[in-house]
Amino acid sequence: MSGLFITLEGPEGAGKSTNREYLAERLREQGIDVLLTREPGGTPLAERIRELLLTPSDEPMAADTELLLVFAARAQHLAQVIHPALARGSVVLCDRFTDATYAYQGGGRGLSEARIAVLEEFVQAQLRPDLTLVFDLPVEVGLARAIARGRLDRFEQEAQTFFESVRQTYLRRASNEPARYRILDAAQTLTGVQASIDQLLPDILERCRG
Ligand code: Z5A
Repeated sequence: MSGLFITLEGPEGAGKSTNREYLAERLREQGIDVLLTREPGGTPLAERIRELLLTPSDEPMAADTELLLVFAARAQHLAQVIHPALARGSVVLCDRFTDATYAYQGGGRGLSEARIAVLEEFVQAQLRPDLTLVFDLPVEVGLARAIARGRLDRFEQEAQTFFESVRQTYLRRASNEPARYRILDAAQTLTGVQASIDQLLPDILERCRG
């Protein structure tokens, strides 16, 4: 076994957290050591940065501040959790990673990809996810799920055009690098999404054992 880094991405309410648990269970059934984590967050310090990022505030957050906070949290998460877990040979299932930065700070806020790439290189060096599952669904379906769940965070208060841009950024990145990404239809029933995950399992298990 060697470590494998799998990220789950998608717009709001896509079901990443729900399906991350499902995938973890399927892998554990096969005797695989799985670490579940999330971004922004994953360590106590990075979770404090998450609070700064998600809590609505009267003071508008500059887009560059947001970008730097996201990467500050990521640096801590990599050092404390992700690198050690991969070194132990675990499968890391991470709810969002740097694709979210390209989608939200790039697509949503309009920061240039080049600027994000500089920080990606600085914080991650060569590390990229081995596999990224994009849970794709129409913006209005995801937002309706988020609204049904309760109070909206700082990102969820953005306009629909912001989320359209987020979604299109994910889809564009996936089509530019098909070997790394798998797109799942997240608008179907949960049973349907889980059946799609089941179809991916042989490939994922092969990568785990690779
Ligand atoms: N962010 C960023 O800007 N830049 C970055 O680099 C990173 C993140 C890493 C926090 O992420 C925010 O950080 C995020 C982007 C920004 N924006 N926001 N907000 P987050 O992952 O914690 O936040 P989120 O995407 O809003 O999480 P979420 O709404 O919890 O989505 P989810 O994890 O994809 O969904 P879920 O919790 O599994 O499901 C949501 C609800 O839908 C829940 O009630 C489920 O029971 C229900 N659900 C799930 N699947 C289905 C299906 N198939 N049918 C019906 N209902 C379903």
